[in-house]
Amino acid sequence: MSEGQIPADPYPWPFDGDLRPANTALIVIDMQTDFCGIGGYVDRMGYDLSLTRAPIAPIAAVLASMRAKGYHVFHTREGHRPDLSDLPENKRWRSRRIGAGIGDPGPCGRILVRGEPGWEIIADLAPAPEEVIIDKPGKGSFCATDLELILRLRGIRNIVLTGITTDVCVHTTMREANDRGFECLLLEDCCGATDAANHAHAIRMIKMQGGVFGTVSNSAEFLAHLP
Ligand code: C5J
Repeated sequence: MSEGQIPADPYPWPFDGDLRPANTALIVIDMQTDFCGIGGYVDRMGYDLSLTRAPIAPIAAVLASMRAKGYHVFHTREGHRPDLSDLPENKRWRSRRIGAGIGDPGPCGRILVRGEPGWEIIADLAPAPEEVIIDKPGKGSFCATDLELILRLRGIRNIVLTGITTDVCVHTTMREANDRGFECLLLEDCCGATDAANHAHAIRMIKMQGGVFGTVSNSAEFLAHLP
């Protein structure tokens, strides 16, 4: 491992040691009430909220350090237009089958609809005014968004992935980023899934083939070595 690299498994990150605030971004994925708050989408589906709330404190620590050191910060929000014109019929149908219909009213407003209370990023991780917010209708952060354009215009090559859920929106985004040539690091304690085993398996998948989508570290190692 060379100076300026983060200890990670299966390889220290980034691969070539070129880690600077100018070429590196933190992405905080979907830390919205709908995914980790009482009365939100995940709560309505009956999953254990402690799993998706576990990464809040580690993300806050990483966010504070990266802000202080001048790194780029992006946030994403999954959600749909109020007229649901960007909501695929099958996505709505599947959510309704399990009693958490996207677009339907719930305790936090219409589920996963832009502008509703449940769709907002939680206060603990509120974006700073200068940080980029990407609104996405799907699981991946690159599909139907301007994320790639903004990353390229800023000269960003390295991406630190955090947020929820590990096996869905975080994994999809990591795969999309990796295929586009970005150098990806996932911080495992800064992510959470609706099922503990799925979180563990999603982490394991990344480590196959020498780091098939990138590499994995944790917030303590990251904070101790971030230049
Ligand atoms: C899901 C997400 N799981 N943010 N969304 O539907 O992972």
